Amino acid sequence: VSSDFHLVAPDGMKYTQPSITQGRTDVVSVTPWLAPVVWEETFNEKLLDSIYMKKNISVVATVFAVGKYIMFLKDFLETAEQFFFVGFRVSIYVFTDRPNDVPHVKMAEGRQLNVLPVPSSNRWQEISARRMELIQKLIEEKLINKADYIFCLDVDSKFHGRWGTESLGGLVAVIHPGYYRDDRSRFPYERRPISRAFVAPGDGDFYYCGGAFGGLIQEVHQLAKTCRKNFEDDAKEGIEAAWQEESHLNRYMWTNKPSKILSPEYLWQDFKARNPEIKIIRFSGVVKNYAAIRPN
Ligand code: 5GW
Ligand code: MN
Repeated sequence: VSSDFHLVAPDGMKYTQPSITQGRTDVVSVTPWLAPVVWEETFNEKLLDSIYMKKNISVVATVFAVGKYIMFLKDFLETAEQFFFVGFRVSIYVFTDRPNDVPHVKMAEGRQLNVLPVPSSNRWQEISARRMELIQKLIEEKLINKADYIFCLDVDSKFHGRWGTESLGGLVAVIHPGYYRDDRSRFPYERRPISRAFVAPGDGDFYYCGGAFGGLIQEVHQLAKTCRKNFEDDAKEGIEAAWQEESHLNRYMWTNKPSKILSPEYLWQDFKARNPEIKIIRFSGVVKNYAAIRPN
């Protein structure tokens, strides 16, 4: 378990001189609170990999595959083997009500798959509500002081390109592909003040994805704990936020600014045409037949 900010140069590694005047001009690569926004061509992957290799980091990914969503798991796991933190210690935790249907995907050395049984549920609200709770408990019971970083990902998605050490940070959010060119007034935040996910007009930085977030174990623990509590306290009053835990996540990130932001390269949507600033799609949501996969 290592600190996030102490970066020690690899010994004797040669790499391209960084420029202080040339670089991408078609996108913004730093926020007003000076967090990097990660886009293709803004980082040196070999340099970053050797820095983090020396730190011997371990990375956890969580994914929920409840009910028919188990059908997405094979592609998710196989493509994670090809693109997600290749060469690093990786533990993937699959939460599922169908442990016997988890596909046998061969994991490389240093990588492991863990299956955690969860009860079946017909109500998405329950699955959604329990995601933050289960992440919180997993961290408390198995990860604190054992792993360094965690990413929580939607299963209905695949990797197509590198997702690696450039994505590491204290609190990491992904910009939602559907809204990143829009004015904040159009972001689908929860707009009713009675909800604990409320974001007032004129507030909000970016609209972040519920389908991918992460960071240091301790930071994500705080996020999961807070979002779970707000979600449950809302539920006790009969309130469900507009986009469930995505709304609570966005509310959390408004107050607790992410220290690293991942561009929409890190969660595209397969049905969307690629915009010119998207030079690579690293991870994307597959097109799904809602009627066939969702309960009732
Ligand atoms: C989702 C919507 C309605 C009813 C059930 C679900 C559902 C979600 C489910 O039956 N099983 C399940 O495992 N999930 C988990 O929640 C998956 O990891 C899924 O990727 C994640 C978020 O739900 P999505 O992917 O349907 O949401 P969108 O906003 O990406 O379409
Ligand atoms: Mn999804």
